[in-house]
This record gives sequence, structure tokens and C-alpha cells, in this order.
Amino acid sequence: NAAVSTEDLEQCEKEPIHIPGAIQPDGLLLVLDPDDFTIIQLSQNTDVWLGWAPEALLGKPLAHVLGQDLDEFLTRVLGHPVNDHPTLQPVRYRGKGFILRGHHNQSGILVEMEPLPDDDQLLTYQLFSQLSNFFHDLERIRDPDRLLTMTARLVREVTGHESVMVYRFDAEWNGQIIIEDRADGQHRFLGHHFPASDIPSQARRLYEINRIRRISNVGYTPVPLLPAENPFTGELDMTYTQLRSVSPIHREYMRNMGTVSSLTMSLMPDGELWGMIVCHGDKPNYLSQPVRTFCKMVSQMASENLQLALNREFNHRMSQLGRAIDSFNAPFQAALDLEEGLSGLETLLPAFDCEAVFLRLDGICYQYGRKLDADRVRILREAIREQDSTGMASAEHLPESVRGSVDWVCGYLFIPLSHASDEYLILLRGERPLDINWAGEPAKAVDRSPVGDKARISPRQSFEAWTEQVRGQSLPWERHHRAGASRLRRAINLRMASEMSRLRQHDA
Ligand code: BLA
Repeated sequence: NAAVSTEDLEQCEKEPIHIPGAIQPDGLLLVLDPDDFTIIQLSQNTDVWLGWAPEALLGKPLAHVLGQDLDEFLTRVLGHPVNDHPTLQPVRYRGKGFILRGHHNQSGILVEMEPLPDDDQLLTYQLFSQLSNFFHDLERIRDPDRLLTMTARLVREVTGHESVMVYRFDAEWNGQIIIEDRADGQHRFLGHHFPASDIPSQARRLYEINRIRRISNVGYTPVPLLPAENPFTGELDMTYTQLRSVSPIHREYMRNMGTVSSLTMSLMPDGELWGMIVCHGDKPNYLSQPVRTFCKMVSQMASENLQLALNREFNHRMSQLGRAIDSFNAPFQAALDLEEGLSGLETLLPAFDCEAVFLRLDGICYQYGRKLDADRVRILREAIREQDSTGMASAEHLPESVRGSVDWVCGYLFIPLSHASDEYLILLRGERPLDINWAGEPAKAVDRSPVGDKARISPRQSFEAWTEQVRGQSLPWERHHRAGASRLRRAINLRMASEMSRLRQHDA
């Protein structure tokens, strides 16, 4: 559906966002030699924060520059595995509080330094009491939507951003805004879909590792490093830093959307990227390390509770479906006549949200529910064989080649029973027409208009709602449908095994 060409996508995915060679100007970055803790590379904005030109600091030990003993901190950093999450250390420099964040990789020890807020005691107190309220509320919340609504509200209160959205990925990595909490009480993007190309795969991979990112002011000037090349590795991998300068394409995207500042956190129930909490501001918004750490913790708590809530939801659906399967199975196993037992499959159609079930067993075909003639079933079977073949397979829409030739069928869940004799079960779904609101036409998600004589790629200009009328697709198959189908397979295989032994006894 989202018709961005593969080349466009590849181009987006090629940008090496982990090695931008520059930071955002909210703090500074110092890279140290792990042997003697001297500065071997640094961001060129040290004069702003430390009052020293970067050239003057190269080759100096960090402790010497900051005027305090940091060996204990740096040894602690080195005690962690390579590319581990950063170790924190508050320091004072010329009467002002700063936080140091250190981690190490092949390029050296990366130390980021950012100012701490002046009123940090009050801030700490506020954050702690908000966290305590959040924990209290979490205990009573069972439903994923309410959990995420509460999370978005808290994050907005703490960050002061104009809008906090929860963005949920689908199986193709398109996303949908499922929660939108705005200071003005309005909705701008709620329910809207965004194409996968908006967040290319290398960015999603990075967000699984580094689960919080910020942009205080999209109009910032990136601060380059001195020297540009890291003495050990050439490129400096900034995956784990919080000051990493972000992709210019993404900054353009934010500008096109009218967003000035952002904070983004990964939602990872079950350790997989499920969605993101996206905060937007229409003015610059610098959030200090304590506030960001708070938001990160809240999103981690939300992820874990989301996991519980999703499992509860699945268990509930599964127990409903399981009950339906049990009511089919008991008479099915007991029936004297196989065909009579199988006819109970018809009662399972609503539980699986499907319209027909087709079964091929021992060379005989059985069909329940909405009719599809045998030739068309054969065409469908061939198409499934070409797509997958060995395991369970499902689709919400059919391959182009067969779409016109299988009558009303749009989606299937295919369950092999025995490979040797091509025995299988197929659950069939018809069309579920759907209107999807996209934030901007997905086919135009990538703008290839040349600038001057240079071909370049850029994000879309417009996020105006664009409705796609999705036709020829069925309802999506979900985890409980698949789990239910497995159970059904076991029931049928069990019956067939006892059928066989009954026949054998009969023969003997
Ligand atoms: C990154 N794109 C992102 C991020 C978001 C979006 C949230 C992560 C930013 C972060 O974590 O700091 C997209 N922003 C959205 C969406 C909403 C939003 C969907 O607010 C919905 C409300 N982007 C494009 C195109 C390309 C592209 C065409 O539109 C590629 C050619 C690239 N997006 C792109 C890149 C990044 C990105 C490269 C990574 C930015 C970075 O972390 O450096």
C-alpha cells in the first residue's frame, strides 16, 4: 500500500546515523585514551562549557582539566563491558553542577558532560513524588490503553512538551498514533498512520539499543569533533551517547511538521520494539539529565506493564477461543463417524473470525461455512505453496497472481497437518473494507525533487490527512488465532491417530 520505492527506502536506510561525527550543542563530548585517561578527541564547543579552546585540551588528562580526581569513575566505566549503558558521575566545575556519562568502546572512553539544573533538590523531590504516584496507579491499571494514556500524561507534565503521542508499529513497521495527549486538549494526529519509511530500519535498530533520544532545538548547529577522525578507529560510534547529532533528514522532517523540540522513548515489551513515546514541542525545550532519566524509567515501567497487559489480553482471548475449541473437540473425538465429527468445525467459524474452513484429510476434502468451489481451493493451495510451504502460513491479502481467481477469499490461515500426503486445514476470511487515515500521502513520503542539479532525498512537506481505501484485505490474523489453530491441529491429529489404530485393530 505505502508505495515508496525500494531504492528510496534503501537510500534512507543507508544513512549511518550512529557515526554522525558531531554532537548536539547541549553539552560536550570527550573521548579518552583508556590507558592514561587523556583526551584524544573532543567536541569543538569546550570553550562554551569549560572556558578552554578544544585545541588546548587535546592530550590533557581529564582529571587535570576538570580539577578533580576521576580515576575511580573512569575505572568503574572500564569495568563495564564494551558498549554498555553509561555510568553517571556528578561533578562541579567552576561552581556549577554537571553530570558526566561514561561508557567505552574500541574508540576509547566516551564521556559526555551536561549541565545539571540549579534547583536539583526541588526537582528530585518533585520527580520522586510523581514516580511514587505513577507506581501507585500502575497497580490498578489493567488495560493497555489506559496504561499508555496515563504514561503519556505524566511524561507531558514532567517535560512540559505541547504534545505526547504513543506511536505503535504494525507488522510492516508502519505506525499509528494510538494515544495523543496535548496541552491544548485537541487532537492532531490521533488515529493517523505513518509509513515505515518515516523511521528507517537502522534508526529502529539504534532505538532498540538506546531507548531515549532528545532534540532540544531542531535548529541547532551540529558541533563537529576534533580531530574529525578517532585515533583508534577513524569513525566514532555514538550509538550509546545522548548528544549524538541526528540525521539532517529527520530534522527536516520535524521542521516540515512544525516541531521544534522532541523527546522519544522506545516501548519494548518483551524486549522488542513495539512502539515509541514521542514528545513534541513548538519551542526549544532543554530537558536535563534527571528529567530524561525519569522519563526513561517511566517508559521502562510502562513497557513492562504493557507486557503484562498484552499478555492478559492474549490470555483472555485465548481462553475464549480455547472454550470454543473444547466444545468442538469433545464430540469430535467421541464421534463414531469422522465426517460427522468434523462437521462441528462449522461452529468454530465465529471464534476464529473467519467465514469458511477447508480441510483436506486422507485425500478427501471437507468444507464448512461460505462456499468456495474446489478448483478455486486448488488455486489457493498452489499460491500458498509458492509463498511458504512448510509451516503455518497466513495472509491478509492474496498475491496478485491469484487475486482475481479465488472468488470472495482475501485472507487465509494455512495449517499443515501432514506433509507426506498434503493434508491441511485452511481458515478463510473475506474482505474487510477499511479506510486508513495517513498523515500525508504515503506514496509521497519520500520527496525526490532535485535541489539545484543534485538529486537528493527528503521527507514529505505535507502531513495533511490522506485517506487510503483499503480493499481486498481481510482482518489481520492475530497471535491467539494462530495459537488456536495449533490447538485445532493437535485435535485433528489426535483423532486421526486413533482413527488409524481403530482401523488397524479392525484389520487384525
Ligand atoms: C527518525 N522519524 C524518526 C524518529 C521519529 C520519526 C519519531 C525518531 C526520532 C528520535 O527518536 O529522536 C518519525 N516523528 C515521526 C513520526 C511521528 C513523529 C512518524 O513525530 C508521528 C507523529 N524520515 C523520512 C524519510 C527518511 C527519514 C523519507 O520521512 C529517509 C529518507 C529518515 N527518520 C529518518 C532517519 C531517522 C528518523 C534517518 C533517524 C534520526 C536519528 O536518530 O538520527
